[in-house]
Amino acid sequence: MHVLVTGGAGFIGSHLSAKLLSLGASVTVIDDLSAGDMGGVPKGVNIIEGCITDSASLSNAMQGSDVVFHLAAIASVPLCEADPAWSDKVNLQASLEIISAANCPVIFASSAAIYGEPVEIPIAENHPISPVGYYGQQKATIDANICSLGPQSTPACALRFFNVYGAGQDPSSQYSGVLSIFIDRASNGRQITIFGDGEQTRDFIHVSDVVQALLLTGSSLVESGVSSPAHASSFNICTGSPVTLNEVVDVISSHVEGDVAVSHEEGREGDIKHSSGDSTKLQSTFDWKPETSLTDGLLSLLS
Ligand code: UD2
Repeated sequence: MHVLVTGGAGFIGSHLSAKLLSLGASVTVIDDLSAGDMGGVPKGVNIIEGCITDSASLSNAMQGSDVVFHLAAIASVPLCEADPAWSDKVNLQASLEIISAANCPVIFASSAAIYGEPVEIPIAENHPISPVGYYGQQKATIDANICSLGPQSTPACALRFFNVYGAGQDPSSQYSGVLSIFIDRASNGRQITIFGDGEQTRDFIHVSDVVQALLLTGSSLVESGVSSPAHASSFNICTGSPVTLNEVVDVISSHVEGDVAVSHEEGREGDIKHSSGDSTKLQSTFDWKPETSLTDGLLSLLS
C-alpha cells in the first residue's frame, strides 16, 4: 500500500506516518517545513520537501498513491488572518486540487473551528457551520465540498479534529495547543498563564486516538470506495468529555514536583468559551472509541 501524508512532518502527520510504517505501508510525506520538522519523520519514509501549492511537487507526491491523508495546512488562526490570500492558496485551492486530482481515497483534516461559537453542546456533526475567520472558513469549504461528493467521485471523508494533543507538539510554536504549553512550563518550573478565569472548556483528544480514526476511515475508503460509510461524510474526532483549564492545571499540579505557579491574564480575543464534541457518529459507524484518558495522556507527557 502506497500512502501519501501531506503535512507528514507536522505533529499529527509524523505520528500517522510512524504508525503507517509500522503497519508495513510504503509512506511518502510532502511537507514544506513551514511548521513541521523533518526530525520527527521516521526513518524509511520517502520525503518530498515542497509545498502542496506547487503543482509539480504535488503531482510527484501523489503519483502511485493508494490513499492520501491530507493534513497539510496553515494550521494557525492568526497566520491565516495575517495572510488570507496565502492561506486561501494552501488551505483551500491546494485542497481542492488534491481532491480533484486524486485517483484514490482522500481523508481530509477538517476542524472543530468550522462550528464557530457553539449554539448547542455537545456539538454533533449536524451543528450549524458558522466559522469565525479565514482558517475556519477555508476548512468549512473543503469539508462541505467533500460532504457533497457523489457516487462517481473520489472516495473522501472529512475528520473534524477537536483539540489534539500528545508528544511532539512543539510548545514554543504559535501552532501549539494549550496543553503542550502548560506541560512544558510546569515541568520546567515556569509559570503557567491562564487567559481568562480558566473555566473555559475544551475537548482534548490524544493524537493516538486521532491516528486510529484516520486509519479506520482510510481503510474503509480503500476497501469499499464510494460504498464506504465514510464516503462524502464528516466525523467529529473528540472525546465528548470536556474539561476546564483549571481542571487541567489541577492534574498537572498533582503530578509535578513543587508548586505550579499560575497567573491569569485577560481572555484571548476571539476565543470561544466552551467546546465539546459528540463523537457518536464515528463510534457507531466504526469500531472506534477514545482510548487515552486526559490524565493518562498528560502523565505520559510529564514522565
Ligand atoms: C484551537 C486552535 C485554533 C482554532 C480553534 C477553533 C490550536 C493551538 N488552536 O483553539 O487554531 O482551530 O481551536 O476552535 O490548535 N490558553 C491559556 N494559556 C495559554 C494558551 C492558551 O489560557 O498559554 C487558553 C486559550 O485562551 C483558550 C484555551 O486555552 O481558551 C485553549 O487554547 P488553544 O489555543 O489550545 O485552543 P483553542 O481551542 O482556543
